[in-house]
Amino acid sequence: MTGIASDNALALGTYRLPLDRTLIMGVLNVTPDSFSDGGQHFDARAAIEHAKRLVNEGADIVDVGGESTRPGANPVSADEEFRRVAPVITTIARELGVPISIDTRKSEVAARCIEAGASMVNDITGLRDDSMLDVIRQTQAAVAIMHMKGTPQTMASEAVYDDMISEVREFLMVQAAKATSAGAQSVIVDPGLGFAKNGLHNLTILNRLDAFTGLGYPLLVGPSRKRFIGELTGAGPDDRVPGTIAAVVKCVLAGVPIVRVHNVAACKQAIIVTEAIQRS
Ligand code: HH2
Repeated sequence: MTGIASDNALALGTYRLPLDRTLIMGVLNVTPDSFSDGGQHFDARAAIEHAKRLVNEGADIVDVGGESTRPGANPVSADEEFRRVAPVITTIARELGVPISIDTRKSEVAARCIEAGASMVNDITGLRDDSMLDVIRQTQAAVAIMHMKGTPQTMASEAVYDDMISEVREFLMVQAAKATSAGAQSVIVDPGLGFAKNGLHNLTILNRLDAFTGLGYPLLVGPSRKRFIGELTGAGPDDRVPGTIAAVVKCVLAGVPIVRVHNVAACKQAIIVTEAIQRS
């Protein structure tokens, strides 16, 4: 598999994460307005405490974000975004012994966060901005390439496809090849649940994960607390953990190597049990 060490491990900076079980990327939003946990860890101290909790509960990677991507969220400048995440990244890097990814679409923020200790860029715009590719070229950082169309402000109206699975696959393959040529340490792909996808698109992706696990790059899937769970069940963001677990179990059964979730302890337990059943 591309970008994977011969020992079947995911290389993130100096870390090597074994790919023989589903890894957990724990979400840490240092924002006042994220759709499900906005404001909860907005000051650096609360964010660092939450990072510790994510790691204690079993997160293999901590994904730090300083700008919400929900439609209607307030845009923030690169300086403000970096100011929010910088102390959190430096402290996690120094104290927690876990690889850090920076969830940003701004190349300037990505570059500064890599310098501060992040080893992966999680780009929800999938390297559509050439300056982000330049940062990967310069730093050789790992990258997670997510599919979306338009921007968080316009994506709802862009959830229109002739053949959604093929279009998403094609985008991920083209962008992943660019990242590989740029020298990214590892390249991860993500179909982008909830980003320019309607409820049926999200369910179709989860039902057709085989279309993405076969691309030759480790797959990342982020169902956590997303709107499609609310549309199916009527649950608000805080009450969507059971629906999230259902999606995570489907990911494990489909052989997805990385899931991005807010509720690490609950999802970890579901992953352990699902994997044990599969092995038995
Ligand atoms: N989803 C969100 C943000 N970043 N990155 C990847 N690779 N995949 C995802 O599915 C994904 C992502 C949205 O969730 P959240 O971070 O909780 O919300 P917000 O963008 O409002 O901060």
